[in-house]
Parts: sequence; C-alpha cells; structure tokens
Amino acid sequence: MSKDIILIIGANGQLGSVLIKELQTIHGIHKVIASDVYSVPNFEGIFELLDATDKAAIHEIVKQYSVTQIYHLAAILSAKGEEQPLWTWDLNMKMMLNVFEVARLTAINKVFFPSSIAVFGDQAPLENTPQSAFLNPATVYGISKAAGENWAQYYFTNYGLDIRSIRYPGVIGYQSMPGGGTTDYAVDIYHSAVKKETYGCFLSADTKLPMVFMADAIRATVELMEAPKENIKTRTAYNIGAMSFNPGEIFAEIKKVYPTFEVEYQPDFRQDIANKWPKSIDDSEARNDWNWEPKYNLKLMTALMLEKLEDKYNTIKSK
Ligand code: AKB
Repeated sequence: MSKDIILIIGANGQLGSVLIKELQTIHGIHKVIASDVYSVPNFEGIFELLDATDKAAIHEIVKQYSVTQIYHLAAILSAKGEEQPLWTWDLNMKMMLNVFEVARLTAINKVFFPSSIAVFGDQAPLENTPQSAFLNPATVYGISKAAGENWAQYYFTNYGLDIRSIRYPGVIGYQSMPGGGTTDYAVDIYHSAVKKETYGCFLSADTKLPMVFMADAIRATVELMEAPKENIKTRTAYNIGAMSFNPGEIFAEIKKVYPTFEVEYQPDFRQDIANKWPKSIDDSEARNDWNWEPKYNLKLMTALMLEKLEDKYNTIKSK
C-alpha cells in the first residue's frame, strides 16, 4: 500500500466522484481525503468541506492529514463560465494558485491539475491538433486553463513542484453528470435515450469533437500520476485523444439499440464555443512519454453507457 496521502479538491464533480473510488482502491480508503464546497449524503470515506478559494483552509487540511498529493479538480467549465466571465476567471485562478502555493510551501510531492481542449482556439489546426499548437482560447474557462498550464510550468521550473496535467476532451461516463460544459450533450443524450425522451441537442448534428470514456479518462489520470518523473517531458499539459464523433454519429449508434429514439437539433451559444475547438487530437507525446492508449471507441462506449444507465434507471423505478 502506498505511503501517499491524497487530497481531492472538487471530489463531487463529474471526474472527482469517479476518480475518488479509484484512488481509494489504489491507496486505501483512509489515505484519500475527499473535499468539496458541498457534501453528498452517504459518502464512503473521509470527507472535508473545503472552499478552495480559502488558502488557509487548504493549508489546514494538508497539515491535519499530512497530505502528500493534491488532485485539484474544481473549476467552472466552458459554457457556465461565459455567463459570468470575471467571476469565472477569479474563481478558477484563485483556487488553482492557492493549491500551487500550498503545495510549494508544504511537503506535497505531486499535484494533478486538469487542463482541457478548451485551451485551443481557431488558430490551431482543427484536425489532429498537435501538442504544441498555438493557444488562443475563446472562453474564459479556456483562458484560465491556458494560464494554469503556464503556471504549472512556472512552478515546476522555479520551485521544482511536480505538477502534472492532461488536456481532457469531453468526458463521458454513466456514474456522474457533467455540469456547465460544451461537451455535456454527449452524456445527456444517453440519459434521454434510456428515459425514452426526445433529446434536444444544443449542438448541430455535424459538430465533431474529441471525447474520452470515463474509464479511459481515469486510467489516463492515474497512469500520468504514476509515471516516473523523468518521463514527464511536458510540464504544461498533455494532449490525450481517444475518439471523435458528432451528435449525428452518437445518435445513429444509440438508434441501433433504441430504434424509436429521436433528437431535435437546437444549437445555442455553445455551438460557437464548439466551432473553435479541435475535432481530433494528436496525442503522440502522451503515448511516447507515459504509454497512453485509449481502450474505448464510440461503439464500445455506447453499449456500456446504455447498459449501465438502464440498470440505474431500473433500480430507481423499483425503489
Ligand atoms: C467543457 O465542455 O467545458 C469540458 C471540457 C472539454 O473541458 N467538458
């Protein structure tokens, strides 16, 4: 069993709520401290209420539990962020810099900070977007992630702080719901299909975006964090790719299982965000440096999403 004590900030979010279980399995349930600004009922493990804009509060938890690693997952995402740009910037930057500063001043040996494909804008090639493409993000969320990547590089260069990061594409899982993102449609659509509702899609049928299944996203995170330090050549954030599809293609895949399922396309402001994001990702550096390799494609993921969501809704009905 590992000697590390892990603090997860944003443990109730889409990724955090799944990652926490994986980290509990790897490190032991008493070695993982989950934290968020709100609590969830029946949480199994150690949980602390934590507002990450309060640096002293983060410091206190790190001291209290002798934390050695932090996964900082809390952020306002792309679509929600556009509603209140300055508030989003303040919040995302403050939480992140608080985490980096506490890590610098304590015995933290590794930090995980998620970045996103939102760092790219219309100056980057849309297909096979390279690791080192020019970054001109069009959303406040993307700007905050691009700044965060540069801060990660700065803390590594100047203080030797081992911060590791991934530019996540849209993450799709049955365990948790995303909130406030532009790629959220690719989770919502499965829920509508299983509930036998018509889905109102906020992106057009041909809007291709890169996506990753939750199991692959979690494995990527753990593999990056466990990779030997000398293998980590990118100190901003790694591109990872897994699959790319558009709403029309995911609809067609679902329709094979639910022939009566229907989608209505009602593009809104999120269409403009998606239009500037990569359609597919060149992740050769992640593959070379820490052997990243996705396992799920659209077909495999759809089969699993529908099976697991059917179980979930049937259990709810039978209660
Ligand atoms: C979003 O849509 O904002 C996120 C992301 C791609 O970072 N899912």
